[in-house]
Amino acid sequence: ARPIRLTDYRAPDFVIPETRLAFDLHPTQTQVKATYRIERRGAADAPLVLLGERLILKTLRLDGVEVAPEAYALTPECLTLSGVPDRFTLEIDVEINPQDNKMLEGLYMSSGRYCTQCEAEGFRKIVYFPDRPDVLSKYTVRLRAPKAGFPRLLSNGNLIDSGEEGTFHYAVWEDPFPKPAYLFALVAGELDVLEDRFVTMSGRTVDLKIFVDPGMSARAAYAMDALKRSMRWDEETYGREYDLHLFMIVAVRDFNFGAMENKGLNIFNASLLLADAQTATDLDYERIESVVAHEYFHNWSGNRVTCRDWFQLCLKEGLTVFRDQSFSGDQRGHAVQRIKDVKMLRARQFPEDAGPLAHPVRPAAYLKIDNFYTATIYEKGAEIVGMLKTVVGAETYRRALDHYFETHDGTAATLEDFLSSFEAVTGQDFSPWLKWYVQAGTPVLSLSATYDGDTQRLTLTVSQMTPPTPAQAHKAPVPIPVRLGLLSGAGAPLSFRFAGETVPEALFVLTEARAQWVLEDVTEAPVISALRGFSAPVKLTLTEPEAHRFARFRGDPDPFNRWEAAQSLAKALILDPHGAAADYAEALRATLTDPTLDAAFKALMTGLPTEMDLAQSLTPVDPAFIHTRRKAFKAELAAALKTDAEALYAALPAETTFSPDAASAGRRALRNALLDLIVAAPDSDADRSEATSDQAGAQAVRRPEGEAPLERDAAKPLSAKQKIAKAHYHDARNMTDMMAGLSALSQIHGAAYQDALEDFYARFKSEPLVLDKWFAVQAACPHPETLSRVRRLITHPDFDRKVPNRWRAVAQAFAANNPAIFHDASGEGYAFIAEEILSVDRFNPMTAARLIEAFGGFKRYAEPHRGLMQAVLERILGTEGLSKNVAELAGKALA
Ligand code: HT7
Ligand code: ZN
Repeated sequence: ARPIRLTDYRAPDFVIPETRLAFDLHPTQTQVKATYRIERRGAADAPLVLLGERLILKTLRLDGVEVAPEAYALTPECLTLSGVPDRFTLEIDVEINPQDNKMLEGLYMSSGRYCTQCEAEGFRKIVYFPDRPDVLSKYTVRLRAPKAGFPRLLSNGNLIDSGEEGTFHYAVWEDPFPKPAYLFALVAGELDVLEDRFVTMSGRTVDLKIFVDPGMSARAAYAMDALKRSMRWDEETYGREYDLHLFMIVAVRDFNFGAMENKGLNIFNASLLLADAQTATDLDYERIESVVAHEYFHNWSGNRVTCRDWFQLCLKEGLTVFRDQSFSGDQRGHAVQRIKDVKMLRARQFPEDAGPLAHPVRPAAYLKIDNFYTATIYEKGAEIVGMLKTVVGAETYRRALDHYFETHDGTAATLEDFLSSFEAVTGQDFSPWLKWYVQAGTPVLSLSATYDGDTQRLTLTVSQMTPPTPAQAHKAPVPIPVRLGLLSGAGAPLSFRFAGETVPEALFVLTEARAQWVLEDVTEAPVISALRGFSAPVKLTLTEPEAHRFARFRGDPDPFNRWEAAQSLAKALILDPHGAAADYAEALRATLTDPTLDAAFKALMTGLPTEMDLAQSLTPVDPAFIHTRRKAFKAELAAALKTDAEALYAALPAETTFSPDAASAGRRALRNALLDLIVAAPDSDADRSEATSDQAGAQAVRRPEGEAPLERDAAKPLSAKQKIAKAHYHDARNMTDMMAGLSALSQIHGAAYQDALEDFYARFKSEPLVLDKWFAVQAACPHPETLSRVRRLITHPDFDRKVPNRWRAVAQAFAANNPAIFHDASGEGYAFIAEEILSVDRFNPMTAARLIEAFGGFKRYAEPHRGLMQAVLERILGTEGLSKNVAELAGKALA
């Protein structure tokens, strides 16, 4: 297949100011009638090319006259009409089959309801259209369906007409805002609704409606609350007001992604919308809040100002992620939010940037744009916006964004347009920032310092280097903002003089490959605290004594760098086969007992780098070494902190009433982090002797039919930590604590774990979202038995590959969250995931392709992993009938 290239962009030859669609909804034979008012904008002889896939063309009329088959050309991907006038009306009738559509793009059925997903290229699976984001049209949509079974008929904009036709009924929707086809949506079916209202800053009342499965409307209350907070926040922070009289959200079970910002009719994966204490964890609440905000914020960053072409995807996604991260920071605390965002960036985007799937935030070419909804486009794109805000300051940033929204409202814009708004309000040249968008790879920022006690001068020598990435051997320097402060040897903040002022911290921007920064009045040889708040998405190298990192761990006033110091120390100690935990335990004890720190921050400080984090710092990667070393270090740390952790845990009793607010969630996070530490400690001698003499307390193992026995664990009595984890699980009054208990039991494994799994299944077997967690926790269990367990899980009657949430709960959880077992030296984990990718690729290529990422970094791994992963990728690529999506990513991974 031929790649689509940014350099091939040409403005459309035709525009379609008006689109009328009429849907006669039927599970297997939906009739779609489109009427377009079309105007020529390009060359007089340019043909009209409309894109369409999997459509049955019924009739085609131009200005009311049927077009004869010889007057148009039809291929499986487009419909071309030559010799058309400069202005005309085109009517097209097609038939589609929503029930058979398991790709979940275009019009499909989920739990007996009709719904759509058009971004990026799904509209062409509904009807022939110039399906590209720079063709904006005003839509009027008529939906018709049987009254029975489809009482709700929803589309974008405002309802302007409705009525009955015998056993059928219809609704007509009009969206006054011209939009690209990817923002079109319809939903039809039986749905309950939760309603509310919002009065905008100019006094307009907006009706808010969240549609959910019958009986579930109470679970939409948190999403509704998050929506209202998002609407107010966007007014207060960006001056952006909602523009229709109605805003609707619909939750569906079958969805390839998280959610979709269709104009006035957002469609959500139910897992990111429905929550109550009994079924959702704090992490679910946090995600719901951020995704509701994200999709709402798209109303301006994406919908009112859209993208000229899909190469500009990060124009809407990077900006909107930055906006939702800022919102979450305002709601939940900026320090904790920043740490979580950086953890995510490092876990997902840094490996992408370091491997064969690396691509610029604005890619130059693609085969399937669906493959580019990546951490690079989203998260690195957000980091660039954050850096721009850091360098211009909050007020100027707001002026630049006002300029951007006002200048490009109602148009399809580019990244150059975005940067020119910064130029317009500052009068400065922002073209160097374009390099961040066009260059892949994570820059390495190196810093070294020399201190002259006589002159009290600190000279910092900084340099940057971005490693080569596929198709980009040489890189130019990028602007790197570096927030920097100093600490004394005792760990106290140390001010200094820079640019004529005495300051506690300064912002430097490295624009060249190398520079020197001189800090005056530095009264002692300092500890350097660089890149505070993670002011740029780079890898910092700074050669310094371990004591400096401990000083930052104990007292950096910048919470991000405090956490960062702890993480980098833990990484070094874990990867050193002789690394000991004693000093680290001391510093962590001081953190945990510091009354000035909040619980959510302490919870983050308690967490060690993940095995995936550690894999990024070791070449070649040896997954078994990482697993064993991390476990040993954690056990040593847990043993050193046993008394403190147990006392702190006991002092934080489980709350009897649940509130999802950030402070309560922080307390739960800390209690659950302590539990995780407690169960990591080796059993004490006392525990062991009690366990052997306490045979009467042994738990009987009930095994589900067909399950292999839990080998040696079966007859063992519970250890002290198993008892704690078991009590944590059984006493839990909310899903957060319950999952923490279950996950702690999964770490220990054994009979209590199996019992808890059975109990969990019995309680939640009719709750699909909770059952996804049950599948995921088992797939992520780091016990060797998981290799056979995942194979059993896919034969479970509740397993269904056609439901992406359920499939990801097994396949993704195993491949992404269980490195020790996925990378088992037998290669069985790789084989399992390869089979799953190929099975799902037959009907849902977009979802299947996402899992190729699991093999992306194979060249960095030690043998036998490297060879085994390569063989699996080759097998995938050699499979007949492979989708373009999987072929593109598997091909790149192998290149
Ligand atoms: N803009 C939305 C992207 C999206 C999507 C992309 C490809 C295939 C399916 C999809 N569903 C939603 C989501 C967002 O970033 O807001
Ligand atoms: Zn988005």
